[in-house]
Amino acid sequence: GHQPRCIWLTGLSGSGKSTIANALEVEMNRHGYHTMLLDGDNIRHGLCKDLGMSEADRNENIRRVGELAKIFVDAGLVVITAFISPYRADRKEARVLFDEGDFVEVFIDTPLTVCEQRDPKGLYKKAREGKIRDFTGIDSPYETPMDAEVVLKAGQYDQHALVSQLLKALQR
Ligand code: GGZ
Repeated sequence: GHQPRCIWLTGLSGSGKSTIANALEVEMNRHGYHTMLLDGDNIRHGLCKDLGMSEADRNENIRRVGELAKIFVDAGLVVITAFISPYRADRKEARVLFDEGDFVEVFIDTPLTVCEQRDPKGLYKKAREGKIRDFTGIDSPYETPMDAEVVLKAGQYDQHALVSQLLKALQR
């Protein structure tokens, strides 16, 4: 249906969250949904520009994203979020803001080795060289989801197949 809800993507840097989120938004708009995509580009440069990558700052980043998503869902939008959101407790804190069924956690399950091979921004290389500290998967944790509604094996399938898998899962 067209019910407002939050589709919460979580996964490592380079896992494909942004690509999948953007493609999902295009598809949902084609089907008449009003959407709001929240990602680092529109959040970390503004609302959260006071925050870095420490555990406490990531906690606060995700807390603000969750609250913002809730506001937009209450306004009738389908919200798609694309943040690493590495901590289970933070994802849970976002989840409980919503009515049952209105929060769909989507684990973009791409192996670290694949993300590191892709390394689209050269960040893994910098992290390995010690030029970036607290990098997720290297010297900062990623807590694998245990209660995700959808798991996408994003290292194995192409983007088109992943988006249609996701759309199918969302129709259930
Ligand atoms: C992880 C980092 C870091 C560190 C900068 N660790 O692949 P990207 O580049 O475009 O997405 C990553 C983004 C992570 O921001 P999030 O707001 O999604 O993180 S969190 O949910 O944990 O708050 C990456 C870049 O910022 N980046 N430094 N140390 N990713």
